[in-house]
Amino acid sequence: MHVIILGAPGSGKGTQSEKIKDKYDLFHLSTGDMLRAEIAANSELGLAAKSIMDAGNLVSDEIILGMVANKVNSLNGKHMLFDGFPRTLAQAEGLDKLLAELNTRIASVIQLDVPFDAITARMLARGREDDNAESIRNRLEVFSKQTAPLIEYYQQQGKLSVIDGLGDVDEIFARVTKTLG
Ligand code: B4P
Repeated sequence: MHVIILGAPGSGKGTQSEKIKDKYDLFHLSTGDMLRAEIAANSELGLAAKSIMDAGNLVSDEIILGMVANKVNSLNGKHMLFDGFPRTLAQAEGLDKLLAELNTRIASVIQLDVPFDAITARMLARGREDDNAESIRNRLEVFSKQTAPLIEYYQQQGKLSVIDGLGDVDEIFARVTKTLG
């Protein structure tokens, strides 16, 4: 089963993904982690991505889809957990196409639902380089405009489960496992 974890920035996708991948033996594919690794390695891609990420904007669909396709093609059919990807309709359509070429598809999409005020508090407490008030405000706006339409996209495919993302990390994980089975 391939699973997508969807939610606003700071909704806890990365936190829940660590637990989900262990329980279901999935490869954790986080585009945020991949981009941060490129920045740490001072690669050309990392240099291009850093200022975009610091401002809270999205890296281009072309770059992201290329990066994901390379990784997916190297995994020899291992089941995947997509975290922070897709973030736009173009990315979602690109992923469907990529998986169809491999004769496979997404089984479930988990949406972590957390109110924006709780998200802002979490991210300010985390204090990552891109977690300042202005970038957070922009990331939430980008989410509402570019990523929220994916909720309907996956709803129409009959794959979406909305999970309350407020509460204790283990409590939220129990809600996720109840849904994934
Ligand atoms: P991401 O790395 O995807 O990061 P995120 O959305 O900020 O975080 P996440 O939802 O994983 O939250 P976390 O568990 O860490 O993206 C960073 C940037 O990369 C983007 O802004 C964009 O520029 C770029 N990017 C990535 N993917 C892209 C794509 N596909 N296309 C284009 N650009 C892309 O949790 C947040 C905090 O909350 C943590 O401190 C955590 O400890 C805390 N927390 C978690 N669960 C909690 C709970 N239950 N209660 C209280 N606190 C909790």
